Amino acid sequence: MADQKRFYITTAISYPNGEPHIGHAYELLATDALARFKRLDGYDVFFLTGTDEHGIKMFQTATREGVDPAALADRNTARFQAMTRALDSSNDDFIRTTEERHKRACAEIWRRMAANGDIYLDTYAGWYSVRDEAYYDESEVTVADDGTRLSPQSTPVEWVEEESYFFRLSAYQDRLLAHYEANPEFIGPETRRNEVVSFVKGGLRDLSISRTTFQWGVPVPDDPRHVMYVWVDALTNYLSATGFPDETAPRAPFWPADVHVIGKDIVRFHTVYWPAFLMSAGVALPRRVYAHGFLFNRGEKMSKSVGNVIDPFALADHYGVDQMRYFFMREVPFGQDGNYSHEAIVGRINADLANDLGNLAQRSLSMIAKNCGGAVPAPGTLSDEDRTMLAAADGLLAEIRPQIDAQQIHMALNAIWRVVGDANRYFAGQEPWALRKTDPERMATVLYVTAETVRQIAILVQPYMPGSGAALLDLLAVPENARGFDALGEAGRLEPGRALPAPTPVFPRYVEPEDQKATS
Ligand code: ME8
Repeated sequence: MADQKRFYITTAISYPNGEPHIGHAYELLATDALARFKRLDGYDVFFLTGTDEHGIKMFQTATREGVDPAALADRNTARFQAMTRALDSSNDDFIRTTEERHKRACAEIWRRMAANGDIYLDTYAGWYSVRDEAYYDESEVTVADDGTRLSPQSTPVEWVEEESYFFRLSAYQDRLLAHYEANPEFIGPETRRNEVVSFVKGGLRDLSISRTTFQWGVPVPDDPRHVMYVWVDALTNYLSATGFPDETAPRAPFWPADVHVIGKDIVRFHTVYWPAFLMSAGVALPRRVYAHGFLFNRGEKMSKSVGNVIDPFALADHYGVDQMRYFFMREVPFGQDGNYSHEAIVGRINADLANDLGNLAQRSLSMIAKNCGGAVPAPGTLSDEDRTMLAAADGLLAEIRPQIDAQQIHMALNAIWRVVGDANRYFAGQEPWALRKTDPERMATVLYVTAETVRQIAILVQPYMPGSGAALLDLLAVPENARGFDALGEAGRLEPGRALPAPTPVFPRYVEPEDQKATS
């Protein structure tokens, strides 16, 4: 499909110095929801995730554990890859920065920045935080009560003095500010954009971009005593995965990326360093960088009943993958920090999923099975209420699309659940069970309108709950090729007479393990 619109979306690449945690899972599943939305909306999507395997942090962790850094990376990267499967992520590729394709791209971007006159050799003397893999100015460093020096992120910093290559970041201040000004959508949310603009307005110093005191990195072209600073290496992953610098690579047309989804702690790297490197190398800039907030675990009960709940595998296993995905996307406004607790997750599972959507589907489909011969009923003349109900469902995509383009995932889910609420009120108000005897034709119309609304909701929830959306569509016997957004609205209306399978509940209630024991 030569004229199909392309969409390239990435997560940050995670440090595999430990097992994946809930923050990694959160970023992956939000990005997955955005990628799935675009695919369903007709785009040719490239969704990338991966691991950031070099740097001092990896090297030091490996040394502490008495293993090779490569072995540490292999072990934990396997867990990150397993997490993509456990969370039903639809990523099209998984990049590791130790791969040859990536080293080739790094060497090329370095050479281009050097050819542009932006790299010079000097001595670095200043503070470095291994935990953040970041350099800090003297003015940013504070002294704790015990004398430890801390970065603004409250991580310990150490004094570093060594020969280093520098990138002429100071030369890019005006060009960066002009870019933010001309492209207001480049950084989201707005608060992050304002922070970056004022940081850059405050002046930029040249950036140390190589190290000589350890070798676990990508070698600097023509000077193998140096390895590249891990962020030069890491950020380049987004280009490596498109086949850069090979312009004829199958994925080359995906660059520039449409959106880099990252956490709020790494905004500076993505919106100051990365665009400056790309400007220097003469490569187009990504269209948008969107920073989500941090997740915090609040609520002790969860750790008692589930064990180690910050383990995303345990969470998905305990509550269900789609339940976990729905919870995080609905509960936490995307872009803000959020909390999670056992009570909050159970509340969402039982109220939004089991009661609101699950019961709506189960009650209407059971009535169809019993009273309409197990096939989609034929609607009679539509009343105003019927038309209002269908119009609400038909109008959802137009409302949600701009929200998703602005990464407002929670808003899209709010809109869908508003229509779920409308459908429940419609169903209760029309009382199809009472019409069974008095006016079977009217009952058929009400059941048709309800099932058709469920069909559209099922199509629309697929980005967030791919398995459950598909299960609902199976219950409505919707063919595989009629599950995209082009089948929303009138285009894909349920066909009267189509035979339906026996309905089974898609969203079970969550029952506390202790109650389960009590009743069994
Ligand atoms: O920063 N809640 O890797 P990383 C939400 N390798 N998100 C969180 C989080 C939390 N509690 N903790 C971390 C790195 N994250 C670099 C990125 S990209 C070229 C290189 C997010 O493993 C974090 O903000 O420390 C980041 O976006 C991602 O998880 C990986 O973090």
